[in-house]
Amino acid sequence: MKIAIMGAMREEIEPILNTLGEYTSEEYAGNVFYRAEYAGHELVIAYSKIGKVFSAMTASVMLERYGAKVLLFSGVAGGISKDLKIGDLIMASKLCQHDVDITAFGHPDGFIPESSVMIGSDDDLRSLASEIAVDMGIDLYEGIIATGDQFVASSERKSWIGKTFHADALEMEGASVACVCHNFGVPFFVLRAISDTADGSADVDFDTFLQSSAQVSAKFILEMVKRLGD
Ligand code: 3QA
Repeated sequence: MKIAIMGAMREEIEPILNTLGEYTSEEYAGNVFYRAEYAGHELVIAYSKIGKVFSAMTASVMLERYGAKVLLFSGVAGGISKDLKIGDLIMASKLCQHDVDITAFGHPDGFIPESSVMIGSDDDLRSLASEIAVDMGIDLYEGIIATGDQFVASSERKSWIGKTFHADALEMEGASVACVCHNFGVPFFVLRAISDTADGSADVDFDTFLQSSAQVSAKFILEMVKRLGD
């Protein structure tokens, strides 16, 4: 099967490319798309650059130009839930855009007309991930991920997002990728390892834990690729 693996930052896909070792690359629309074969699958791998716009564009290219039939996102996130410690893995049950605000017209936070506040990820991919987590003996959390074009480094903003959307983690790309995949009818999965807790120390923690947490997520994603059917 043709599988897309994407991250936002170089650090999020580097562990995957390093494990594969052999790949080709092609420049398109301002990104580099890496292609490789792994576990009987054709992979297309890219990092989009940070935020909703770049990630939506990259996801669209992976589906439309490269014909990916499933998309797996790997990366890091800021933790909201007290249960989530740095290095823990969370898979998105559903995702929302915490920075969408047309509440002036009486709509709820995060709502866009003709769309919905939440977009759910693929049930089968989540079941597969749960099985793998059991087999590997690691804790895999499942919860709502909130996305916005902001690096959140404030307890106030973080708790507003947590309360408003019942979100467990936040980042800057998941919901936009979800939106693209949902509208193209392609199953997707968003996995994030916690790099910081989106509060006053988020900037320092992020710099400290970006690489190690990105590695945790990447390793799990490659395990999923191994276990995906044709
Ligand atoms: C942050 C990255 C972006 O792609 C979203 C990490 C982890 N902690 C977060 C937080 N708030 C929002 N998102 C996150 N990713 C980009 S800013 C740092 C850039 O440094 C998830 C994420 N608290 C570049 C070097 O100058």
